[in-house]
Amino acid sequence: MSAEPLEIYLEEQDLSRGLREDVRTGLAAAPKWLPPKWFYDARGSELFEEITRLPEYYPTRAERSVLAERAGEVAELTGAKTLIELGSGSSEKTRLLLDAFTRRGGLGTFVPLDVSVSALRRSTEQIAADYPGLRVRGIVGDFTRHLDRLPAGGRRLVIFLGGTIGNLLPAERAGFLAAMRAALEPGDRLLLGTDLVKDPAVIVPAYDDAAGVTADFNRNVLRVVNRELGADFDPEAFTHVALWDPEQEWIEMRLRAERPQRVRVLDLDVAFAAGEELRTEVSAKFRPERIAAELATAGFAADEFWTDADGLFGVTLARA
Ligand code: AVJ
Repeated sequence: MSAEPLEIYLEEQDLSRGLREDVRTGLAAAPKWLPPKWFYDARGSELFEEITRLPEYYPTRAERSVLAERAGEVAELTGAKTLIELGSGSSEKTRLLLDAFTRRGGLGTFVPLDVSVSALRRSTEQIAADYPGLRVRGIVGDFTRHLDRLPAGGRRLVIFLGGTIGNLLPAERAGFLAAMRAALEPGDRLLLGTDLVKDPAVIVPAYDDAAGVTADFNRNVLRVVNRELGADFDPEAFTHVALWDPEQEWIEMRLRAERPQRVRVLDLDVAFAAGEELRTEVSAKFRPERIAAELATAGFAADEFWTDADGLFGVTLARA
């Protein structure tokens, strides 16, 4: 079966309006910040794929090993008819689950949701070609805004992998989980991937690799703002910084202006002092107790919690 036409809830103009709003708010703030969702244009998505293959970047490999080991259990325990993937990107690890559901039988529909039309086109076509008989309905949307558009009914499993939930700040995360629970029916399931708290000597290099791919990924947000909003950032004038915050238990990526800068963007004239930093990403790491507690607050019961053999990454199966 070929993939169905994409359902589009997010148009180009919504995206560029969102970027304008975020730039206005974030660059006027002290300290300055931009949300991480703007990394992922075509080049940013490719750089992220490259990051996932770096020796220092353990989360993708660790999560893949959990899924490889547990996919059969997920299929058995959930008996899902519909698999919905939030922030699906290339859906590469999802194939482990699709394979398990194919062996078990009963899965009828796969619904990947992503902001990127290009990533969705590619992944929906490939998955439709590789899983004959599976209905593939891609949704162009933002998982923080379009949870009410998910297809209803029929024992659903929502998967949110990669540790992307760690990009949300605590209040946003609580809002997201509550909205997720509201979008589900009792008995529907959520499979959630979370990077775990560990020695910062392991975490920091994952966000500051020797080959400089993460630095390039980080600077990509400046290229996106330049292209989309006609700004004049000089990406090379900013240094990549990865910093572990032991209180919040999250890693931050920042871009540090090495010398004083003035940037024109929209109708703003933004000044950076020498050494001033722009926060571009928070990636929270979790303790198992906190995952279960936050899920419970949102109205989920955490039924299963699995990690890889090294205890680097956690995958929780929760029930609405
Ligand atoms: C895609 C959000 C899970 O936070 O580890 C990789 C993004 N940032 N290297 C993460 C990212 C820097 C990644 N997530």
